Amino acid sequence: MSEAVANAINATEVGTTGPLTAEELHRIDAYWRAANYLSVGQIYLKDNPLLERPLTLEDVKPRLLGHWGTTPGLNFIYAHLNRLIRCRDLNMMYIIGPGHGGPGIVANTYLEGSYSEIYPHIEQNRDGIKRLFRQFSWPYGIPSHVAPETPGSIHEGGELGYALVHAFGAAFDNPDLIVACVVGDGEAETGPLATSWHSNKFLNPTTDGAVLPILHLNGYKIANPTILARIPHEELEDLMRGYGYEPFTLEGDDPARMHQMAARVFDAMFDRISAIQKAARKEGETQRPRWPMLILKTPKGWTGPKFVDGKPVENTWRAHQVPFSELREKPDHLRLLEDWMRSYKPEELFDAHGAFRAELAELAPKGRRRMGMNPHANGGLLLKPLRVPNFRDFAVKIEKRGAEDVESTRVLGRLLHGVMEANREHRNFRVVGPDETASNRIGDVITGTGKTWLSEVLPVDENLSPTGRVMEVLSEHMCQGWLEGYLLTGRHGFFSCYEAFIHIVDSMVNQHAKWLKVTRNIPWRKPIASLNYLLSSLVWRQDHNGFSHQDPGFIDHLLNKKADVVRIYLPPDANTLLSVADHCLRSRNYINLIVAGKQPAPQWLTIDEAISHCTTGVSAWQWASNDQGDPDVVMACCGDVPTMETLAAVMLLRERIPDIRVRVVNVIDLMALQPQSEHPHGLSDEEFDAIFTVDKPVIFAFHGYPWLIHRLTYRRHNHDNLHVRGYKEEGTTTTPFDMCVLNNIDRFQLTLDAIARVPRLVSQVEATQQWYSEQIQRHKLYVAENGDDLPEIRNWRWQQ
Ligand SMILES: Cc1ncc(C[n+]2csc(CCOP(=O)(O)OP(=O)(O)O)c2C)c(N)n1
Ligand SMILES: [Mg+2]
Repeated sequence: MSEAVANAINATEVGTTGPLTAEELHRIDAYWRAANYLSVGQIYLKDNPLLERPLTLEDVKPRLLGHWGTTPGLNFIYAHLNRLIRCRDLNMMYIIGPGHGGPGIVANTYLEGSYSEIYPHIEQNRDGIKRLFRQFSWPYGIPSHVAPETPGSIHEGGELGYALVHAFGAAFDNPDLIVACVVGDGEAETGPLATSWHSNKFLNPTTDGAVLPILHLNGYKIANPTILARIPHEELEDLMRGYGYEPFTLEGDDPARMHQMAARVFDAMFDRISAIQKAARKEGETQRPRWPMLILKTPKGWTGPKFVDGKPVENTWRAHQVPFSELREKPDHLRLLEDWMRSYKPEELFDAHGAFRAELAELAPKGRRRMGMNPHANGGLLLKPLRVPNFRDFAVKIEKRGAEDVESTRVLGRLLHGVMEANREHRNFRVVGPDETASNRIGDVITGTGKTWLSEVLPVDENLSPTGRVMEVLSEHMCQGWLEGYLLTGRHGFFSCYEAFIHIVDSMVNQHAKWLKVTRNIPWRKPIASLNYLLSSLVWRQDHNGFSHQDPGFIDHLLNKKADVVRIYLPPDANTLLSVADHCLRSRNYINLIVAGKQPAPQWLTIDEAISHCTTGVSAWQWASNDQGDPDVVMACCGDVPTMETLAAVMLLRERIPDIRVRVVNVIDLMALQPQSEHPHGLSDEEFDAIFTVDKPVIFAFHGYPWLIHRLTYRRHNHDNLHVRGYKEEGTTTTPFDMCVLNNIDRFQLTLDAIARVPRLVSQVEATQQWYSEQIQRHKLYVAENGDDLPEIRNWRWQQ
């Protein structure tokens, strides 16, 4: 018999005998019925919560919102996981991919008592149930999906695809934790979910916890069948086996049989998990294990109405949301609802006061073993501060400004290595990246720890290790999802990525930003470590990759998020990068974006100057300025390449106009440009005016799309005088300086811009335009002929 068949347990093959006694079977079924009853009640009712009188239209909500179809399956699993937690004293979390099954998790956390403990007004009685029903999908009540408000969830379940990757992120470095994770069969069609199965190649059975994937094969999505439900079952099991799992199948629709079989299958799977962990932890087994996973095949909308208006509903896509509405128009629908809810026998489930009957309530685990109360699902409770070594020890010495080139990210890599070492004992810091850790030149972080790898290793490989703490996989989705799961369960991390490709996770970042925003107003959710990005391999230096790798738009994307969640830094050199990184690694509840180049580049600030520059976020660089408080022009810059071009333009300006008074301003914290009313980092108008003046031209060279600077500053006094140069989607495979020329952010252009905008230099403009054309022509010819930048550009150095 094949392993697949051996693991398949089919409703028709097994009777109702064992492992549950008749009493246990009755009680677990009652528990499930209670959860289903409370789920339907949340979707439909605002009054008469225990059906103590005949249902009337007044009891029904005016707007029927929610998702029924997935919920009975989720509730079924919850009841059985509770049994396992109690029998085996397990430390378990529950992540549901079909997060639209929110009413099920609310119902279960209510039944186990977590909900009332966190929200005391939702009492364990008739009034409490009424409030529980009313608040669901009600204006200013609770969302219909699992969300930060939901006890036990680390998962904003509205956007499908991230459940499994979150589950693995939670399990890493939590050897005692088991994360049960439901994957919707529709959700399984998404890109992120499809790749997430591979997370099992990164899970160490000794030092990490276990993930139990449960593929919820209810057959349908919103309006269509699912792919996985319509391929031969063997093919599906082969697929899972191909991903490296040992698939178990549980199929049926008869509740009594299903409870017996579920008890048996879950026991078998948890025996497997224990055996795998024991083999690795006690017997030194080093082979990558085949972890169990469950294919749970039950009808969508199980136990709900079978037919509505003559059409089949249970076990079809019609069960997805609210199986029937039009209660006001169609009197038989009211009856249908009452019959459906009474089929769960509420009078057997709740006592005369509406409290869940004690003999059923005791099926739930106790205290922190309840899945709604597992502290890992409120990671801030467990968060230990990250130990960050003194970043000054990693500083670049500045003998002469701009004299020596350094790869800034390489310096950061040394700091990250220090962080990794300092927290080795706590095992609470990981670095993720899509195969770019070395390419982004932070590779020093790998030294000593290695890169997580539990698959085959060949002699040619370097630094792969089952205990590695740097995680590389060519999936930005997995990097993002693992890190989110890791942070949400109370640990720290860092994500380095090519600038252009971070867009792949735009949508995931949206969801994480929403989570952080909402948790700000939930007192019981404790702050978690920030999500830190380093974007390198930047738009300006894609010498061999070209246009496909040129896109600085992630900054624009993040800027749409709530001001109290997002921070964006563009350090112009290594010392500022160190100071920014130190700040980000220690911070809480933010999304920190650091944009920094990896190519050898001039260094400007001593470490003390860097710290004070980072503290204000924007400052005039006195050493590069000669304005004596009254500039002709402000030359502003943000980003490493724009900073270099600006300083080169300042030298050209002085050559051409010896008495020109220039103020050089560098912006490292983009948010400082916004008004104070919009962002906590925003400069006051007085501070802004003191730096940018109220009436002098400002030539602003920006790393990203230029209109972003206008968006940030449009309310500032001197906005009409602000002229921004940045990336305007002119890219190709060309020399570094030619990229600047193509986008008009080069030193010649900035010089021309400055002279053209200073009123007293009007007589110089024509000659400067002529000069500009000559320089550009010279540059173009040289580049075309020699394939490299002019020597004076390549060898340029800052001179005081
Ligand atoms: C990324 C994403 N795309 C589309 C949707 C809209 N949507 C909500 S539920 C759903 C169907 C989900 O089907 P499945 O995963 O099988 O869940 P279940 O059957 O358990 O409800 C879709 C397409 C979404 N929430 N997220
Ligand atoms: Mg489905």
